[in-house]
Amino acid sequence: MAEFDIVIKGGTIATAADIMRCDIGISGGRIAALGEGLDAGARFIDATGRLVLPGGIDGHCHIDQPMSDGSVMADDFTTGTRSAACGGTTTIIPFACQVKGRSLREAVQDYHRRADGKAMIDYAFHLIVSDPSDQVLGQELPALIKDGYTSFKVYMTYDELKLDDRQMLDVLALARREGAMTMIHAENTDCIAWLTEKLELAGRTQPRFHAISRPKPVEREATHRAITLAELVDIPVLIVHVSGAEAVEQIRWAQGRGLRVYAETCPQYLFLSEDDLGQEGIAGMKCICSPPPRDKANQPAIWDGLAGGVFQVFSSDHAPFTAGDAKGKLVAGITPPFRRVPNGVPGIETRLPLLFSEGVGKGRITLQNFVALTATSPAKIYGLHPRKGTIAVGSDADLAIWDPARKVRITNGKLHHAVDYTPYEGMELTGWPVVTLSRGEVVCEEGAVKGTPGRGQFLPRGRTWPCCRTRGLADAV
Ligand code: DUC
Ligand code: ZN
Ligand code: ZN
Repeated sequence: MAEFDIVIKGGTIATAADIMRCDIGISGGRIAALGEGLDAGARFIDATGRLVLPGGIDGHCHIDQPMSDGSVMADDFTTGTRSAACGGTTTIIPFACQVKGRSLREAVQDYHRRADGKAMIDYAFHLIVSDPSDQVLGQELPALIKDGYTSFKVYMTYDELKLDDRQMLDVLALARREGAMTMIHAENTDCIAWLTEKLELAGRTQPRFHAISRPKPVEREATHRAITLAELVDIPVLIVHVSGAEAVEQIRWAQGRGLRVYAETCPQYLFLSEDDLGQEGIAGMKCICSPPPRDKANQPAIWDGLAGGVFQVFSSDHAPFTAGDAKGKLVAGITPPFRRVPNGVPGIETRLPLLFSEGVGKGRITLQNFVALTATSPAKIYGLHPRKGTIAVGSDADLAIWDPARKVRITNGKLHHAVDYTPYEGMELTGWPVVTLSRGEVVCEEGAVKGTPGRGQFLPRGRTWPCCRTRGLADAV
């Protein structure tokens, strides 16, 4: 009998630390051996000339998330995970979102129903805490964290989600007590509301004014405030979807002072700009997301942050709204004010190829850095490591086999999401994931979906950071 279910032979393996030539023996869905000349396989995959990388972890994506504005996300767990898998991703962490005034546990149960029987790859849930009531802080959230939902997002803007500073301090203190990771959407809500009102009064409601209503200082101020609140409580935090050079500066400053501030950025801040948003009508609406894409001169600052270690996580912030029907971008009509256009761009499948081609391929980041940003660091920060995010004996055999020379022109027709556009239409990339394995099973091969809905498993997670009770102002209260 063969020792291994599958042997991946002859590839070049990269982890966040090393690049090496060796075979991978897989048994029972896990990596059982790494070595030269592994020959006892029931099946072989020839990876000669290819790179074998840990499957990506998309630590920030929105799938089948209920919306309050009447829009409906195009991707459910079947199409969202299928698209992720075909882009080399093997774990996703979307959001179970609390509705203000309602139970957080109820949101989690609803979200499980949405995922059950549908996912093709493994998944965990972040929580979104929009109403930190006594019941939520005293009972629901601690119990959910113990049950393995060990990270949550809080918003400093959006009326239906935002917390004020005092509420932020309350949830950060809870995260500290329970060992959870807090993700923060950092934009100053009053500045946005004030600017939006002035723009609307002046009739400036086209998509390009979306960016003008949320300029870089609005993000910079909120980022600094989030860092300050976290410092007061003495807790690590992760600032999500960082877009502007000025916010990057704040994070670099905080990290330089030894604060445990992690940061995430996304493809839209490297590859889209205010020029895309400046297009008339639906073309501009397709690129409305928050924070907005900045000017082109801002993009090198994001690359510098990726190369220089300011960012630990590169996620898609996939928000799947169609452009051609009234369920998505057009939910409020065909020429709505920017304020009423659902925020977000699709990108769960293009996240890794874009960063690989333009980052690794063009010498802006190393291959090991690519693996760290897209798999290993999110696995560590969100409590999935070492089961996920690396190539090591005992880890799940979640792997993406890349053809580093494959030339691909992105067109929406090649993608596997249920959205009717990609903001990256026409981009020419070099390098593409050609085979994706989830727990040792091929789920996508040469663009053909092989996984079955429902094979993906929910992943309860461990504590996300070593609890520290020994220093900081928080010890005084
Ligand atoms: N901004 C968010 O905060 N979430 C979804 C997408 C977006 O653009
Ligand atoms: Zn956000
Ligand atoms: Zn988001």
